[in-house]
Amino acid sequence: MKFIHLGDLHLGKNVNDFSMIEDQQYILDQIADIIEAQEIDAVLLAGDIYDRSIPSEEAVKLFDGFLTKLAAMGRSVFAVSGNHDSDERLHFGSSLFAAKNIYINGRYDGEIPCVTVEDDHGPLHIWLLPYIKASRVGHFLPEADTSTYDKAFRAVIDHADVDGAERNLLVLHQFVTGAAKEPELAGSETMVLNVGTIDKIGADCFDVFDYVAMGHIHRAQAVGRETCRYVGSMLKYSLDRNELAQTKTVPVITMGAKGDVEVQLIPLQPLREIRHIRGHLRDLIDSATDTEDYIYATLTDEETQFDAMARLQEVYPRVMKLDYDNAASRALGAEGGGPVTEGKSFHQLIGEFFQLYQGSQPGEKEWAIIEETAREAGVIE
Ligand SMILES: [Mn+2]
Repeated sequence: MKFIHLGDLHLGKNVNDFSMIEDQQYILDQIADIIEAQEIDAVLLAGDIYDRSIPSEEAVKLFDGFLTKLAAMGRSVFAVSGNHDSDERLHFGSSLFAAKNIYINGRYDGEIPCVTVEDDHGPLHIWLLPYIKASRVGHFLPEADTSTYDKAFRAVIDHADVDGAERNLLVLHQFVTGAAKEPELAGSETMVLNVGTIDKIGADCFDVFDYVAMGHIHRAQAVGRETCRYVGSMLKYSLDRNELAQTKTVPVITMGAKGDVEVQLIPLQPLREIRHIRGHLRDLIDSATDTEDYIYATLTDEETQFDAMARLQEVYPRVMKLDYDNAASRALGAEGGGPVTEGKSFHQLIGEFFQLYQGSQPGEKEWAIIEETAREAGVIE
């Protein structure tokens, strides 16, 4: 059987105030084409389908259209909720959808639902574990040691009583780490990471599964072994420089007889790239290419450029962010975020800020407005 592993769709997401809905529609159409061309039997959807627990109408329409298309193509879907999804809302209609081979498990109730499919190599069990907090595990499994995430999840998996002699596949949305290193983030995950954290699970917890289709980390990567993978987000959702340098992919998994699992990564081609460009404003404007792309521009001009954003937007209508890399910005950076404010008065700080971005101190009228606002906000007396 052939699967495609998707996750972290974040339908309805805005990146720096730009709606990604058109880009998401485009990439889902492309994924549907891949499913057709690669003769994929089933889609694994590892959570964060929506960006918000109450998704926008556009986002719901998009997902509805995608599911309808897959059902019309005769493909099965195996989906779980992520931390961004509302478990109840995602669970809605799931028993009806199952009649169309669309299996959605939005909420954990102490058991991991399992759907068994058959092919030439016999039964294949597909386990659907939605996002859960370790604290919820004890509620359903009172005997379990839930003092750490790792222990709680071992209890959840043990409780499922998976038969390791048969073929098993797990779809989940959690923070899973390898023995040697932590997964690399893409910068758009919006999760709370505690340093030296306990809210992560060792990848060996899932050793009994032939393939582990994971969501949560937005950078595509294998964890511990090739067949335990984060799919990564299908589009770039952050302006993190490393993230912008990546090409997004989707894994296609071919499962043969027990132990025979092949993973192939297929690159995705977005409607518009998110690009980081750098240089003097004049040069960036003069040498503009692929102007429909989303742009993060770093200006290297030593002087603050008048109306830089508006001027850049004339050639690149989708500028997401603009910053400077020059002597002034480096001096500010070198001092660090905290100490730069240390021992300075409100007026000194505002004055320096204006000096940096505008090249001069605020005028009398500007000071009056700033002071009034600061007073209202309780920043100054
Ligand atoms: Mn996510």
